[in-house]
Amino acid sequence: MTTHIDPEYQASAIEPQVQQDWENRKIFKVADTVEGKHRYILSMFPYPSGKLHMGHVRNYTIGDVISRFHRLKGESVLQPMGWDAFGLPAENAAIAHKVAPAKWTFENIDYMRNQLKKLGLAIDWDREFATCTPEYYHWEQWLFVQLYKKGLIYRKLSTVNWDPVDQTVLANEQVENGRGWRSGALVEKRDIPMYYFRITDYAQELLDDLDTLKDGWPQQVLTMQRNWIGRSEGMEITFPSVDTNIYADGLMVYTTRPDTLMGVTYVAIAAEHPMAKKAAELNPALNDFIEECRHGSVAEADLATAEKKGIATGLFVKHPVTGEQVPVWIANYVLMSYGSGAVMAVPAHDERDFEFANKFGLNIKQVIDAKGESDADFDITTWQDWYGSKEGQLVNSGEFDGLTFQQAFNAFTEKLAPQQLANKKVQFRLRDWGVSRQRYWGCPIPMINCEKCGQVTVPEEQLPVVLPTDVVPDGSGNPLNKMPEFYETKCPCCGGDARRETDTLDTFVESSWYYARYASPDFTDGMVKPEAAQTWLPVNQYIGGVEHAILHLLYARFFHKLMRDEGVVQGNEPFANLLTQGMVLADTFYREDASGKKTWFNPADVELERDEKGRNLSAKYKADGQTVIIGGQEKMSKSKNNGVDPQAIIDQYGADTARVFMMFAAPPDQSLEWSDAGVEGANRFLKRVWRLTTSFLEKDHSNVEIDTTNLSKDAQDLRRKVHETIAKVADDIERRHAFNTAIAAQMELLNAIGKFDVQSDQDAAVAREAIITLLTLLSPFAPHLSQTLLTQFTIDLTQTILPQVDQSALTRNTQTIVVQVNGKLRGKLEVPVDISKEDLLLQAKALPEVQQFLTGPTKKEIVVPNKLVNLVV
Ligand code: ANZ
Ligand code: ZN
Repeated sequence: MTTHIDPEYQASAIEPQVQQDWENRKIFKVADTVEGKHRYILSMFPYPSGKLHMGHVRNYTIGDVISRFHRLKGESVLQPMGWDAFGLPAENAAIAHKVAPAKWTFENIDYMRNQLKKLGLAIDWDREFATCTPEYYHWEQWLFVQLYKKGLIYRKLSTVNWDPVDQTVLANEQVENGRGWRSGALVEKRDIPMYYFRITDYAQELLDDLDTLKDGWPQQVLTMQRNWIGRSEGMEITFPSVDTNIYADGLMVYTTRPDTLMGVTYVAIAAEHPMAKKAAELNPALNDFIEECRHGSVAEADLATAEKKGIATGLFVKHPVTGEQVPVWIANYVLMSYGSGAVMAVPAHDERDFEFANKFGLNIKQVIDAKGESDADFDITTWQDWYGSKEGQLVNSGEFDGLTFQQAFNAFTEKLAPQQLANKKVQFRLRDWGVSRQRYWGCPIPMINCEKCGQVTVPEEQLPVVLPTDVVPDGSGNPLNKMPEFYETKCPCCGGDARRETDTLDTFVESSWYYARYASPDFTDGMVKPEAAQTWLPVNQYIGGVEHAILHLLYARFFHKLMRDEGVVQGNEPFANLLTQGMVLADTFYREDASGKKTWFNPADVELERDEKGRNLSAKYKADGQTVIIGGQEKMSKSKNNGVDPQAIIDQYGADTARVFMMFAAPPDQSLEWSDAGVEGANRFLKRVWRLTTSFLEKDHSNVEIDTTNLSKDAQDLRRKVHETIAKVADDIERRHAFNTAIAAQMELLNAIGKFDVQSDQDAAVAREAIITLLTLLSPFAPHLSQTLLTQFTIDLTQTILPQVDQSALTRNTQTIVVQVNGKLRGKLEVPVDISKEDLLLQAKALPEVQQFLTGPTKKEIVVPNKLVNLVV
């Protein structure tokens, strides 16, 4: 029709052209403020590690499909992209290759930007930024200063991993089997001052506001957030000291089960508890054990499952109700950082205490029973789940016998509160967020240490504190500590010589507010331009991996509230809707040597034999032609060497195929099994769309409008299919995020068009409408192909909007009616849906195959609308 078009689908020929066109016309650029319907779609930004992996491709394709779909609806869509550019891998690369982290990072960014562009994403590239630029972290430092002044950031000692050979602090992931990753030296613990964000001040709000997200966020993520914040309601109970000369204060415990108070048989404290130190002064033998605990993991999950270890302190406290003496033990399962670092141990009803008591021969006393009678079935050697349940009544508890959990809670409060031995207490598991990192490649903490004045914030007019970029760390400590030109400064308070803070911020800080910066990335007067924040925030749809379900999302939610309280943004939450995409899996292949050591082979290097259903039968390593073992589908990872390089797929089939495959192979929140057969299938689908369209275009159709009153039955059926598909695809994409079924519906439509035989100008008009609709619906998934083909119909995809569902096309215009005589089927009628009852009866009686049974006048005429006519004679 317009230009000549290749009858063969060649992605490599059309994709660069279409992408160039988008760039030339700046199709996806949006303003900081817009009128009318608008939407902010954000996929979690990448760390510039070197090249894109399949997880990125899936993430960005999902975001892009949603973005493009809303563009089709005529909305302004902000879809930005940038780089989470600070972090440890750049320093490791620096050490390995002697290249400055900045150089390494920006080279990776250039490479990956290019890859992203080849994916065909509808991104406003004018908004791109990297978090390692002073223009960005300037405002992070600004916020830090405000929060420090407000008391929302404070400094306290905390324990780090110290490598004595490299003279450096190690991140947890740099410690392997207790040794430094580079030096191999035994890692020590050191206490150094660090900065903390007071996230616990926001714990209740962070918890409460999860309720406002319940329609937009996956249930599972809300639960994970809730558990992480970990609110519990319990009681603080004090066990007075027996010998107040040794330990005056008594021992305060935190418990969520005060109902079990009469079952306490010992009290357990953390190794770091002051009472443990006191006991060790009297009994130096305790020191070894305390020291041993200090070396263990501090992760709570590890503590719960680790072997129970403990030692009696020799000290005793008094039971607050009975006054009986209770022994105090040091136990490795008690955390100093939770509650008061002390636990009233009830071995009968707490599984950890049960294990501990059994190991050390401590008493186990049942005080709760399901039926309220001291149960002969209670077995002190084997734990049963009901022991830990709150359901039941108190037994063996004297005056408290027979009470339920809540009654006991109240009764013990009444009894102990007047003596100041108990009070209700809400406790959060969430800890304040330590943000200091003894690293070079991060945002400098805008603080100055003065011997006279202490910690002083960098004056705002001196921000940003710029990180020098021409530095190659060698792994021995933070290079900033060796750069007087960086750390030597004057105290803003007293004017004396002072030292700049050389620690940098946790990189989670940058990713906590980037979503807001995208609204006005070039703004030079603050974090976000107010009108831009007003327009674009909150993010309407956030998309990312479920591995970020806890920390990243919690920190970003926290930051939004901090920025809100600073007057920078409005609203309480940053992300109205969240989609967590599933993992990408691929086949694994390996060989095993005599010692059981496995060597993993990349799928690209393996030749597969499949059965007719596409199932794997056998596999050979291409290089030697010998068999490898098929290990099943697993998450793509370096350790299993089963990563499939998206670039290879894009090079071979084009971005559109890669996109369609990813979206078709599984619903977005489920794992996606990579399969070459699936990729080929997606490619065949696009080829068929191409061929069908080009062959339609080759014929010289007269260009008439559809006359809906004048369509053949087949044409009406096709039109109905077209409009049903519009409705289904819209619902699938927008409401259900079921991109896979949206594509399936398009495949069905393609089949229907393929079967449709064009016999008239009206037929051609209907086919044309069907093809244009198919291409439009397909465009969020395969934008290059769609744009190229729609151009042939002189339609500019970037300007077009989604066709409206024609309700009249959805109704079937004729219907089939069954005609019975005396209840027996005698004939069928094809009649208009709006036929009158009289006409229907007339036509039924006129059917020759019915007439022969109408032996007399009809006694009864039954009409079931849209279904049947029964004539009784
Ligand atoms: C007595 C008791 C009896 C407990 C019982 C449980 C069951 P959540 O709900 O997670 O807040 N606990 C208190 N402080 C602790 C610490 N520093 N380290 C380890 N455990 C500690 O957990 C509260 C429960 O965890 C508390 O209730 C306490 O044990 C323990 F049948 O007190 B419970
Ligand atoms: Zn000073």
